[in-house]
Amino acid sequence: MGFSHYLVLFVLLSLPVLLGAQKANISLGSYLTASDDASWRSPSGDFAFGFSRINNQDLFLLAIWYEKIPGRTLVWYANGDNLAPKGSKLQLSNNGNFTLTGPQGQEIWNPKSSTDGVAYAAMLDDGNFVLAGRDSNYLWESFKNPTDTILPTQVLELGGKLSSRQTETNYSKGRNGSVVNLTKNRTKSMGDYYYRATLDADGIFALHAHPRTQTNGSLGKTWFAIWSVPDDICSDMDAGTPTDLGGGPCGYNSYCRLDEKRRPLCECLPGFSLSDPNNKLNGCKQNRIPNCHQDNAKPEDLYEMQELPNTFWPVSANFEQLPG
Ligand SMILES: *[C@@H]1O[C@H](CO)[C@@H](O)[C@H](O)[C@H]1NC(C)=O
Ligand SMILES: *[C@@H]1O[C@H](CO)[C@@H](O)[C@H](O)[C@H]1NC(C)=O
Ligand SMILES: *[C@@H]1O[C@H](CO)[C@@H](O)[C@H](O)[C@H]1NC(C)=O
Ligand SMILES: *[C@@H]1O[C@H](CO)[C@@H](O)[C@H](O)[C@H]1NC(C)=O
Ligand SMILES: *[C@@H]1O[C@H](CO)[C@@H](O)[C@H](O)[C@H]1NC(C)=O
Ligand SMILES: *[C@@H]1O[C@H](CO)[C@@H](O)[C@H](O)[C@H]1NC(C)=O
Ligand SMILES: CC(=O)N[C@H]1CO[C@H](CO)[C@@H](O)[C@@H]1O
Repeated sequence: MGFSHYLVLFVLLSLPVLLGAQKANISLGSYLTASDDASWRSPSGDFAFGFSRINNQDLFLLAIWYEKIPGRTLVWYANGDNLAPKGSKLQLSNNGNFTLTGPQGQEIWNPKSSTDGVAYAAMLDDGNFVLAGRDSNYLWESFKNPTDTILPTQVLELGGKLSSRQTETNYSKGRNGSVVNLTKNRTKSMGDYYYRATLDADGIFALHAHPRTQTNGSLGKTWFAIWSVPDDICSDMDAGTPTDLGGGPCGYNSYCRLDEKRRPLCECLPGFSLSDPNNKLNGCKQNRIPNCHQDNAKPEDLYEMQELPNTFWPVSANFEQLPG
């Protein structure tokens, strides 16, 4: 083998290392512009931090997602209540200022805690995105500011909480009422699976797994739930708590039943329809409000009694309120 062959071999062998090193630390002065392929990957390529397009619109969420599996599953997002228009810019400036600004320069998001002294940023292999100081101490980390998901090794600190999103595709803060007791201890080897535990939009907290590689095994190629709490979310609001839990998992003027995966199925009462046609979890409103002063009508002509068999009404107040 001639010298040039060794050289080629050396370059080929060191290429991934060089690329990896380049990507591992995001240096001051780096930036991303909101578009489909703008992201920074972790060294292993398992996770990416960047812009994710929402609902085929020119609107982007600054987020962290699993990079190697199809169907982009987000594990963290910054601006769910304030999506970034195309052309927005995320910048780690030379003075360590980390901000997402819109096309007109308006600030859309920044990490609230002090980011003085930031030396570099990094997307780590465990799914944590960090802003680090000169001695590699973390000044800010996505793991300490969770949204609806926690990942293996991530710690939810005392007082920390997860918030669900509104719906599968709306990343605004969801209806966050129930408090569950997590004492389940199920340890499975990390092995060939990715894991995430997510407070889903329907209020169920579930541990999900997904095969790391695309095999044709029986567990399939999608996320599946390993365990979830609570077991019966429809009855969970019947805890006797004095606080208003917003009508339970289905919202006001609705009723709830469980599907075969123990997820809530929400239905409106007769004479009511969904408050938000895009969100079945957001309660129902009356189709027509009876008007007692109208044409000297008798009350019994304005109301109709209907039987709803096999239904349990735990808190009657939930059926006569509208969200404020
Ligand atoms: C990232 O930067 C820090 C601080 O300069 C350094 O200690 C660390 O080795 C760098 N990591 C990589 C993978 O280059
Ligand atoms: C950080 O950047 C934002 C947006 O460009 C700017 O409004 C803010 O004043 C900057 N803060 C510092 C401390 O430089
Ligand atoms: C998401 O839901 C919230 C609350 O219902 C609503 O105000 C907001 O406009 C929705 N966002 C999008 C992008 O549809
Ligand atoms: C949670 O469950 C554990 C074990 O069943 C119990 O010891 C603990 O008191 C419970 N905590 C709350 C806040 O209900
Ligand atoms: C959870 O399970 C692990 C492994 O089986 C065990 O070592 C640990 O003590 C358990 N923790 C609790 C709180 O039961
Ligand atoms: C996937 O299925 C194909 C055809 O059924 C089979 O030849 C192959 O060995 C399978 N691969 C794995 C990893 O199971
Ligand atoms: C338990 C919990 O965090 N509840 C919150 C759900 O959301 C409402 C409105 O955002 C808060 O007021 C509750 O504290």
